[in-house]
Amino acid sequence: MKVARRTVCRWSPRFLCGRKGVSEVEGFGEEIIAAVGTPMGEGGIAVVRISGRGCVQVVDRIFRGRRRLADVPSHRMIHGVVVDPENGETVDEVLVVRMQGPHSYTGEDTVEIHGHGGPVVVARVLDAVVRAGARMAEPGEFTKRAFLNGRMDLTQAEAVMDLIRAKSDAARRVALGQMSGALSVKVRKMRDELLNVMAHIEVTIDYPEHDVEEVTASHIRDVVKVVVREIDGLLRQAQTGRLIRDGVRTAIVGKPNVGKSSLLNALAGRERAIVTEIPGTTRDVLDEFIQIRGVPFQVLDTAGIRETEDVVERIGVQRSRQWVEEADLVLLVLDGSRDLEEVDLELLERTKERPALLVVNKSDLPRRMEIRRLFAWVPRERVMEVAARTGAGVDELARRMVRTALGGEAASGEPAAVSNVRHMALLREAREHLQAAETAVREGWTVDVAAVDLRQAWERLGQIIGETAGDDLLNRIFSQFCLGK
Ligand SMILES: Nc1nc2c(ncn2[C@@H]2O[C@H](COP(=O)(O)OP(=O)(O)OP(=O)(O)O)[C@@H](O)[C@H]2O)c(=O)[nH]1
Ligand SMILES: [Mg+2]
Repeated sequence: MKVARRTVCRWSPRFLCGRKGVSEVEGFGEEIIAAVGTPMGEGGIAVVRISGRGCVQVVDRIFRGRRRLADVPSHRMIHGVVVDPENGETVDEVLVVRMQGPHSYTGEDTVEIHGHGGPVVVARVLDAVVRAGARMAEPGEFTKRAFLNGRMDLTQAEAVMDLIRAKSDAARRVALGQMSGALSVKVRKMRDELLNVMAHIEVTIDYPEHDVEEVTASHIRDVVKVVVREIDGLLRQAQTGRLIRDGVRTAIVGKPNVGKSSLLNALAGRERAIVTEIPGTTRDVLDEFIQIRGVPFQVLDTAGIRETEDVVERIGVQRSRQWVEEADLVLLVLDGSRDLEEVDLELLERTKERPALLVVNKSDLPRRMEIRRLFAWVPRERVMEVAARTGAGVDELARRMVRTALGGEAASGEPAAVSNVRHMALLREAREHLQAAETAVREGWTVDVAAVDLRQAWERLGQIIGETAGDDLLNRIFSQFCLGK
């Protein structure tokens, strides 16, 4: 039996548990925050939300209705006006509702003022609220409070933002799944299993008899295997999740005049890009968001690739080449009415290792290109014939785009649990530590060596749900939120 030269790491599971109690968070819960929760601009209504202990009293300073807000039951809307706290002038006619903590989004006492949706009037209502004793909220501060009050964990809070930003129905489903805690449940279960085995190790260290050590070692191996398998399952779906969340970046590339811009227009269903018979029409990258079967695609039309003396065009060509490397999906457009040329061959070489479809365009014209030659670079099912000008074959192309980008998983109905790069990175790190623990045990080190890595894995998983997250991480996450959420 080998013995670690590393210092023995000891802890008690109790010490490891739990995030910082709310009461320990400095200054938290004392301030009343306010923000406009609806987008700025003209609309039917605008909502000002106010949260924090004492917010009902603050609103009562500026609200005039049949009753004081404090005397109205929770979650019941009442009608009245908001007045200027200094001169009593009416600012807006409103509906007001108070939600008594913990039955509110933040978990604190909350008030919503529903007023008329004009930028000036809503600014005046917010101003009245602030002068009555609230302060302006920071971006994401309502959700941050919901998190600190234990109303949701970090993955759920992040999912709120994903839901707001969802660009497609598939993205909405992924976000909603995460908001309901689908990922958290899995992460908690894995952490429980690790905590369990860590407690076993503790016992082993306290009573270092050989038998116990053996049993613990095999227990570690079993648990690691189960948790790694779970992580692998999550990571497998994660790539799909990310594409659904952020959109599949699809670059249309090819030499000049093959019909790239025409293809963008055909996919978008509108005249997004300028089309002319002059080679070199498109010089910069244009993009358009489209949805295909609920999956968002960010389709980029690029400058035709050729050698050129034109400075502007040359920069465009450089960008096109770069997109071949960076896109999630490449649509290489070829002109079927002409023979393959040097540039086509160069692009075929560049795209063959990438997720790509070869789009042989202008199928309405007599064909000159020998399509079979293309099968030397990609399998048959990656080659499509279309006529961007008439729209022939474009629907089938769209279907294949979904299949090629997502590997057929989009239609499976089961939304991916992981879509966030932060979560993916932590899962990978946790996995590495678990494997290190397994290696230590396999090589016959004492179990306390494995314990160090198990604890690291346990912490990484904790960071996903926010239980072992530091203040700077929280600030970074919540500052990306919109104001009033
Ligand atoms: N017959 C036929 N002509 C097409 C088709 N698609 C595009 N064209 C024509 O081909 C010419 C070039 O089309 P664009 O869409 O501007 O080509 P592009 O690849 O964007 O060209 P650059 O921006 O210069 O790189 C135009 O005259 C189009 O009308 C097609 O399916 N059939
Ligand atoms: Mg073009």
